[in-house]
Amino acid sequence: MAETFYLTTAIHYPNGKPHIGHAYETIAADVLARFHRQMGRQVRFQTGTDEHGLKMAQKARDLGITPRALADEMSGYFRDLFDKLDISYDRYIRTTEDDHYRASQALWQAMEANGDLYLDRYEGWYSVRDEAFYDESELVDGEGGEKLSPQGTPVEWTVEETWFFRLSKYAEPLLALYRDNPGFIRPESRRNEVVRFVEGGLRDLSVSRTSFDWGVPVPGSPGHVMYVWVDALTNYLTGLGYPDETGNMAKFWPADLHLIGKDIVRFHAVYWPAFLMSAGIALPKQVFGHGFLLNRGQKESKSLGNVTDPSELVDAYGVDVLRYFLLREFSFGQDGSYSAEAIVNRANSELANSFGNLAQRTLSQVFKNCEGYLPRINGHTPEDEALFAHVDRVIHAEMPAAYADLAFAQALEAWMGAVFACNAYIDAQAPWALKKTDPDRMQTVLATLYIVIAQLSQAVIPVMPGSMGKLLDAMGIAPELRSPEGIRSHWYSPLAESEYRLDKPEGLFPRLELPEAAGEGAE
Ligand code: ME8
Repeated sequence: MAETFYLTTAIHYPNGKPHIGHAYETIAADVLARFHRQMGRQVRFQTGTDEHGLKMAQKARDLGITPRALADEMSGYFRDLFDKLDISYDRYIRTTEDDHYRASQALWQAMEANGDLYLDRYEGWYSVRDEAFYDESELVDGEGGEKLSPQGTPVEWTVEETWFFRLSKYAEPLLALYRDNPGFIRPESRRNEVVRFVEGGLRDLSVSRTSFDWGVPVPGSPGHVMYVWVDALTNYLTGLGYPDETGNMAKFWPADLHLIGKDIVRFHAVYWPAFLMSAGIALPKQVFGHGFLLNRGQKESKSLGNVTDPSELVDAYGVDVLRYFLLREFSFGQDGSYSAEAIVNRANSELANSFGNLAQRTLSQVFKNCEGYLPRINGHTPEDEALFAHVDRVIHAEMPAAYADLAFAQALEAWMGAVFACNAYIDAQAPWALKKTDPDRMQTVLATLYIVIAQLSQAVIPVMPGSMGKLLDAMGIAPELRSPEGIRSHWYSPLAESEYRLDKPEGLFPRLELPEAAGEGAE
C-alpha cells in the first residue's frame, strides 16, 4: 500500500474576507500536497473555516446578523479564493458541520473519562481577537497604559464558571515529547519558545464558556459551550471520521503535518498534544509555524483593516505568478514583506525572462526549424552531458529534499540555477547558427533542451500547476510522465518517433507592468 501523508492548514476565522496570510499558508500546503502526490504518496489535505467563538459572535452582532449567516457568507469567500488559487484540498471543513459537533463532543468525553476535566470558577484575562486566555505575567503595557496581550491585542477581565482541563498535569509529558522528537515543532526558534513556555509551568486551561452560546455544546452540561480552540483543534480529527477509528482515521492519523502561522504555535504544540494524550489518541508528527507576510513592512489583518484581497492579486498577476512569488521570495519560517514591485520584478526576471524565454526560444526553433517535429539526437557532447547532470541533480536530489523540508525558497533557487544553466547552454551552443553549418548538431541541441525543459517543468508543477500543465500538454508529455520517476524514464525517443508535432508555441508568462498606483500599496 502507498505511504500516506496527511497535512492540514489552520482553519481560518471567517469573521471577514480572506487576506494574503490565508492565501500564503494554503498555497504552501497545496505545494506540499502536490509534491507528495507526485512522489507517489496517498495524500489527504484538509483546510477550512473556524466558525465558533466570541470573535465571530461579536462581529455578527456588530453587523446585526446571526453568526451562522456571517459564517455562511464568509466561508464562501474562502472557498472561492482557494478554488481560484488552485488549492487541491480533499476536505474543506466548516466547524459548524454536524460531524464536527460529534467529533468535538467525543473528544471532550474521552478527556472527561480520563479525569482531566473539572468545573471551577475562572477569573483572568481574555483576548477576543486572539481567542486566548493570558496570565497576568504575560501582559504588556499599551501606549495609553492599558493592558495588552503579548500579541498586542486588547484583553478583558473575565469571571465565569467554566470547565477546566488539567493542562498542568501534562507539562512533563510535553517536555518529554519535545525532547524525544526534536522535529515535532519547527522551525527551531519556535520550538525553543514553546519549550521555555512549558518549562515555566502550565496552569489548567479554561475550556468552556457560559457568557455566550455560539459554540459546540458541552455534553451533559447545559449552558456551557466549548472554548473555541477545543473544537477548532478537533477539526483535524473530524475530517478523518473520528470518533470512528476505522476508515480514514486508521489510514491517515496521526497527521504528518499541521501547517500553521507562528502566532498559533502554542495552541498546536501545547494544548493540542495535551488534549490528545488525555484522550489516548496518537500525536501528530509535526507542527510547522511559518512566518508572517507584511504589506510593505506593515502588518495586514482583518482587524486592522489594511487588507489586500488576494483574489485581486490573482487577477492582476495570475495565479501561478502569485504562487511562485510567495514561495520563492521568502524563507518559509521567517516573516517577509511584499509589494507590487517585488512581485513584478520577480515574475519578469525569473518567469518571463529566464524560464519563459528559455521555453519559448527552444520550442519556437523546434516549430520553425524542425517543422514542429521533435528533433533527433545524433550523439551527445560533454556539454550536453554536463547540462543533463546539473538538471538531474537539481530535480531528483536538491528539489525533492528541499520541498520535503518545507524549504520552498531553496527548492526554487536550485530550480532557477538550473534554468540559468540552460540559458547559458543555449547561448553557447547557438542552435540558430547551427541551422546552416551543422543541422545534425542543431537537432541534438534542441532535443537536449526539450528534455531538460520538460524535466524543469515537471519539477515545478507543485508550485505552478496550471502553467506547467499547459506547457507539458503543448510538449506532448502525457500526465503519467509528470512525476520525478516518470520524467526520468525514456519518453523522448518514443515521443519523437511518434511523429508528435508541436503547435506554434504561446508565451507562458507575459511581461508584467507595475500597476498605476505603484508606490501606494500592492492593491
Ligand atoms: O488563527 N501572514 O485563524 P486566522 C501569514 N482560527 N500567515 C498569517 C497571517 C499573515 N499576515 N495572518 C494570519 C486562526 N496568518 C484560528 C486557527 S486552527 C485549529 C485555528 C495565519 O484566520 C495564521 O497564523 O486568524 C493562521 O495559521 C492562519 O493564517 C489562519 O488565521
